[in-house]
Amino acid sequence: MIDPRCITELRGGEASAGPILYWMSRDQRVEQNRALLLARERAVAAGERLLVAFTLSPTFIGATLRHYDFMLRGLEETEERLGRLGIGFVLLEGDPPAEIVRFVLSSGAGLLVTDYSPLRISRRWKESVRDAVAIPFLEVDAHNIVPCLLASPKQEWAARTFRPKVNRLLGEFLRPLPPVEPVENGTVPEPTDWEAVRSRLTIDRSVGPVPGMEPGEAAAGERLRRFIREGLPSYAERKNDPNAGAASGLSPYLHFGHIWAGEVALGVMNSRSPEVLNSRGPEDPSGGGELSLFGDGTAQAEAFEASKASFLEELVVRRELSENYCARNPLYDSFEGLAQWARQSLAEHDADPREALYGREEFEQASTHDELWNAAQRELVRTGTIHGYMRMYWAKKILEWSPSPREAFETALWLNDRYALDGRDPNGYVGVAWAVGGLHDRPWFERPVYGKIRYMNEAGCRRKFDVRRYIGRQG
Ligand code: FO1
Repeated sequence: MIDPRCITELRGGEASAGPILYWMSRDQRVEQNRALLLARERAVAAGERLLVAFTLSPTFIGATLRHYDFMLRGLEETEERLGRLGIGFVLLEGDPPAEIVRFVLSSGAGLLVTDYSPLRISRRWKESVRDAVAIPFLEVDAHNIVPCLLASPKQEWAARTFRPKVNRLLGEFLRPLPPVEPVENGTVPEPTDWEAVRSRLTIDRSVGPVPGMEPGEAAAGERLRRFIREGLPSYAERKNDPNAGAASGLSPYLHFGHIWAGEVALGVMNSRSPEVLNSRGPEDPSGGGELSLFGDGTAQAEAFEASKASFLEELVVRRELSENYCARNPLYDSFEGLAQWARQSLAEHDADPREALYGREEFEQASTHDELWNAAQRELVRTGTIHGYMRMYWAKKILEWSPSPREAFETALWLNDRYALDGRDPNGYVGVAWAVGGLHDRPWFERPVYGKIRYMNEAGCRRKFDVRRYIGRQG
């Protein structure tokens, strides 16, 4: 029932006898998870137990307590949900590939299933596991709507070239997945001692959890419903206004896989403008589904449709385009990965005088000369995110005030991965590459420092939103 185009055989062959093991990594949830559904399907077909294991790495690309706290609390909920379904969850601590190989052997697993990620660390883990196990090893794209490796065989240049490839396949993959049914012969091991796990963490604890961000699958669903109710109706015109709080706030949940992008897309597509619902009222014979918003022709309904389209463009096309970049460009997290025209053009302006020069510390301390930029940095440190338009301004000014474009790229990435709750994600790598190196953008008219990279300034922000108010809100 899982479309085979979502599955990559990392190691083929016939499954041996023994439990089916889902090595959960990127998609840390139970519902709407293609990898878990495939593992369950195989377990039922083989009359074998189903086990889920998560390998907790002692460090992870600069992640701090902020990220591990969010992730571990989400995993605790996942363990509980799996237990209620009779599915055992095991947390393995240490070097992920070594730990999962050890567990494959000790559990006598007959088939290993894992979820897809385009990131180098994940590929490396899987390569070493593939070479160390003697059982079939399948990778399932449980993160994207259209499987990343199917959407395009090469690095796409822009949303314009990628959008038709995704849209052509969307209808086949944007479908609700069935709920996970309990397993009969389930034996659930002792629950994990999460306090003990936390005490063993050796990560950087100087960046603490984001207050008010409740992690996990249930909170993700709540956040989606709230966004549809409150943020979506005016998303199109307010998405660039960081004072409006119109952002979905879903990206940390998408990053840790607490919710599937497909569920978000379906929820948004099937939602109806509150105004239209009120005007029709409950006695409306159509009552649901096939209600066409344009039939009402009300202004609100059309604005609502525009908001849905605008949000889906971000969620589906832009997010899967980021995935495509990381999957098809091995240098996705370095300045060298940028297009020749961009690196060339920036190099021609290497010697241009900079209006100001800052190192990583001044940026991190939000102690530049620019109040607006400092406010964005404070927002990032305090809330683990920078909203929409400000995020682009934030990254572009790092380009403008760093000694070199390469240092700017590395500084922006380092700050993003250290403070953003959705750091270490394709969206983050692409966001920095777009701002500093014109990725998925076109050359603009040449200017000092930026060369042909798109320029942004405070005047542009003032045209979009109330800058004074934004600065005031960042404390
Ligand atoms: N995934 C894991 O399987 N093990 C980890 O210890 C782990 C830590 C972690 C910390 C921060 C973060 O942003 C993500 C983290 N992930 C971890 C999830 C990561 O997204 C997935 O491992 C993907 O496979 C990599 O893209």
